[in-house]
Amino acid sequence: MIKTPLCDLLNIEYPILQGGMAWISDAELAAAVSNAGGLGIISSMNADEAWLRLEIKKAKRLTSKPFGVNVMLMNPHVDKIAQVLIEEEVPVITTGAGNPGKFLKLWINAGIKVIPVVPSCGLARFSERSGATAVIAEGGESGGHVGELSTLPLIPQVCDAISIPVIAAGGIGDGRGIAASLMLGAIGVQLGTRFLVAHETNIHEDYKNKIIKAKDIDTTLSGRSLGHPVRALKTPFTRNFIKIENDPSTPKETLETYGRGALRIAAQDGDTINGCFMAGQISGLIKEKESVQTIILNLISETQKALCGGMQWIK
Ligand code: TUI
Repeated sequence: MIKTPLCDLLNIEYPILQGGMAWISDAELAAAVSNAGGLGIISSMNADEAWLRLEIKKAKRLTSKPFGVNVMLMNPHVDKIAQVLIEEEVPVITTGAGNPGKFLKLWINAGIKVIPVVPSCGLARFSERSGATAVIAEGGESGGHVGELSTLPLIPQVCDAISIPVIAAGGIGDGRGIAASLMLGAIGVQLGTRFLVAHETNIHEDYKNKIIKAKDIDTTLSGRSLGHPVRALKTPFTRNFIKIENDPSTPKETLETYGRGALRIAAQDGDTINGCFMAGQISGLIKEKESVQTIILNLISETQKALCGGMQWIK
């Protein structure tokens, strides 16, 4: 059994969060993860407040356990979303793709646990000063929008920089990654790509198949010139995007327009030509589609094995 202080903090059985993946993490996936003892997280991506309210209500019907909502701070509806989370008494909020400073006091005063995703010590310190409950320190091995640092250097530096709990994310796909994260000072982990292939994940089957088939070198970064680098599987879309991005005559607007909607058509239509299949570097490790419960139980037993195995080196 693996127990850390995160279990008591969030009222969950295992210290495992499911990443709030845009167009992927819906109420059904979040509820399945929470029912299996982790913390499921709904992604509010670019959605409006009406969609999110319905999704939260659906999650409440599907689980009596705590779940969270991820707020993508570049969402144009973010102010109204912030209010819905309070009205619906969502127990945990994670934030991504920006600085959540504007909303932190509001949510904390409403009794919500707020856990910003941070790519650096600077934002981790700011989050602590602003009253955040914990932070998710996410390395650039993650899928989707990523920061500059890798998980291995990021986690211990963030742990030393702040006194609130640190949850590790980025490049974690099995119990070895979880054990390593705990050794680096984190008290829990967040996984995205591993849950992407779960039976309960409502995306096109070809998205899952692409993850299962992926090798270690099959992801790439694009969009750095727009200020938000995105990690996704190498496809005709990413190759073309990078080609256009590297052409100095391409206006930023053209690049933004080209990328718009590409994740949605990957997730919903499985369009292998025009879709952007966001995925982490750990995709190459993921070989099977499984139920959320099997994934979580395997993660916990693998973690236990890895932690106990480490003892062999102590003489
Ligand atoms: O947010 C994510 N991953 C995402 S969001 C997303 S939707 C999107 N699509 C295209 C372009 C941009 C977004 C897909 N994947 N992960 C959490 C995360 N947050 N990673 C990095 C950051 C981050 C970056 C900068 C957090 C804060 C930050 O601060 C900048 C500042 O304003 O100080």
